[in-house]
Amino acid sequence: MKCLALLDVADLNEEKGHEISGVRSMVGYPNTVKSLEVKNKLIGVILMKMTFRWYGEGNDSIPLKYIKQIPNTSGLMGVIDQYAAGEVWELDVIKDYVKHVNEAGLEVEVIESVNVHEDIKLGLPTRDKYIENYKETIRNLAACGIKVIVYNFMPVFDWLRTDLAKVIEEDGSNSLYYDEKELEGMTPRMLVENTVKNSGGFTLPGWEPERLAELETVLELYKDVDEAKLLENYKYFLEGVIPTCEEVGIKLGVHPDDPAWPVFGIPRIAHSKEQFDKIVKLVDSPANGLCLCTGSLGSSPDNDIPTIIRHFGEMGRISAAHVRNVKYLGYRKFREASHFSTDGDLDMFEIMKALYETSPDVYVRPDHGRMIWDEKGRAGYGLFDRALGIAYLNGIWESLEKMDKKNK
Ligand code: DNO
Repeated sequence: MKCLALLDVADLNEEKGHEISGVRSMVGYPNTVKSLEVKNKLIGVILMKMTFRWYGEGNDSIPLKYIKQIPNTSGLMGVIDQYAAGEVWELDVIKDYVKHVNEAGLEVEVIESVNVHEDIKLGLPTRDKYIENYKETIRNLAACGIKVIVYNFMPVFDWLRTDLAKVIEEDGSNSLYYDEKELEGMTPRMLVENTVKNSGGFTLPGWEPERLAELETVLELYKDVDEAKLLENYKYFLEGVIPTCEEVGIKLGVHPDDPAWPVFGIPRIAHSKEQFDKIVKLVDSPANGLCLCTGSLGSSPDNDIPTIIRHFGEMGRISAAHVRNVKYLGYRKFREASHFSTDGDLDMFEIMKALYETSPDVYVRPDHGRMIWDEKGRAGYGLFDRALGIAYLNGIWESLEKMDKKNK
């Protein structure tokens, strides 16, 4: 959707007297407006929505009330992690989840980690059944007001680290860390066991037990799948699900490979501008979008993140963004940093500016934070550092808006 005019809440108030529809998101959530229609005509739009990942009641260390208290946060990039990859997400369960979140004064328009069954990625004959299930999940999510689904097409593993809580010498906080050399000494099974052991009892996104139980069997099957085959299987999946997305008004956002290179010799096809160019063309539809994760793509210094954002933003293909910083420590060695630009190697101002100028209606969330102030929680998903991240990213956004208005 193109930005026809930028309006803020004050401008909207001047519209009174008109019948304004399409501004549901404004009511009770004064920070942003997604789409403004007057008498069914789109007259303007758009402002970014800042969101927060939350795992569900009893499954997250952070109460919704705390998220509501973070300034200028419209709601969640939600997760319902009771479903194994390939299962249909039931309408009633999604409805209850959304209702519960709404009752806390928060929206949920983005859902993450609707995982794709390995049979689809492997191109097995059973894939059609799982694609049908995925379509049903898309319909159910749309019926509950979800606008964007974040997923990934990484074989076997989702994101991957060699340490979930590496102490940062400078200040005693800790963060997620990756060192390819350490990985060389490990089998996939050892990595899984380490990750699960160090997860503090929390399920980690992408490390669901049922997926890992089958590890060796699945790894064996991938021996027959190279990058070209994986891309072909991906196309088959998208051809199956994108028409449903278009029909119900959902945009997909594929999450990049994290880290941004193949691991354990398993093929990976979503970690560079060139690869994403191929992906968006697999099915040429606005519904076939990206979840631009700056930290995943940014784990490789070869990826120039602001340039990548501008490229896909101008094509209207960024459905959501995860914004996080990384600090390079050597070849294929990095740790996650606070969001502040100079704490890591990514330029957050340029990243937010690229989003502002090319995808002003994007859903953003601060991605993984460090663990600070002795907080205990799911690795990468504590409250404090992510809330600081939001405040900082919002500050950049406000400056961009004000500078923009001044120049007009
Ligand atoms: C990691 C998350 C990912 C992401 C999934 C989407 O912390 O960003 O798990 O949600 O890859 O499928």
